[in-house]
Amino acid sequence: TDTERSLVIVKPDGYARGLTGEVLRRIEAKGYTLVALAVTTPTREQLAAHYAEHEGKPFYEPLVEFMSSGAVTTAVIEGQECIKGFRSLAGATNPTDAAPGSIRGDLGRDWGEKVQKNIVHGSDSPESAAREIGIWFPGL
Ligand code: DAT
Ligand code: MG
Repeated sequence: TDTERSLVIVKPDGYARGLTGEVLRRIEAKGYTLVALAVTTPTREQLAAHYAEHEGKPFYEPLVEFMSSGAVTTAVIEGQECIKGFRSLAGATNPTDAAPGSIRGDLGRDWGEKVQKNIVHGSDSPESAAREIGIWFPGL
């Protein structure tokens, strides 16, 4: 019961630092299943759809710029309450605040007023997950 799917992105900082395997290792160690996996360089169109809720905020443009700056790994994961569970694995948005043991707490370091390079994205609700999976894996 409560089996969910979530959309995970290893962002350009995480990809460039070679942390894709480490993120996927933590997802699998937790017991979540990989349903889909890809390496891609996001288009501005995909990012505008993905980050629609943040349009107009001061960090929006730098965020889209950062996210389109290089390759990322996108994944659909599945498991019991994996939406909340992956966000727990990811940790707080600001890597400085993120708890040790979390992906951002253990591995994140780069942050600033304009954009937070915090290694991973994870969907924040079932509605977001369905919308985001449609953007990155339209066939799924
Ligand atoms: P999360 O990625 O934890 O779901 P979010 O959805 O609020 O956080 O924001 C999306 C991304 O935008 C986040 O990962 C990093 C960036 N961001 C958010 N708030 C920010 C802020 N106050 N300053 C700079 N970047 C920010
Ligand atoms: Mg978010």
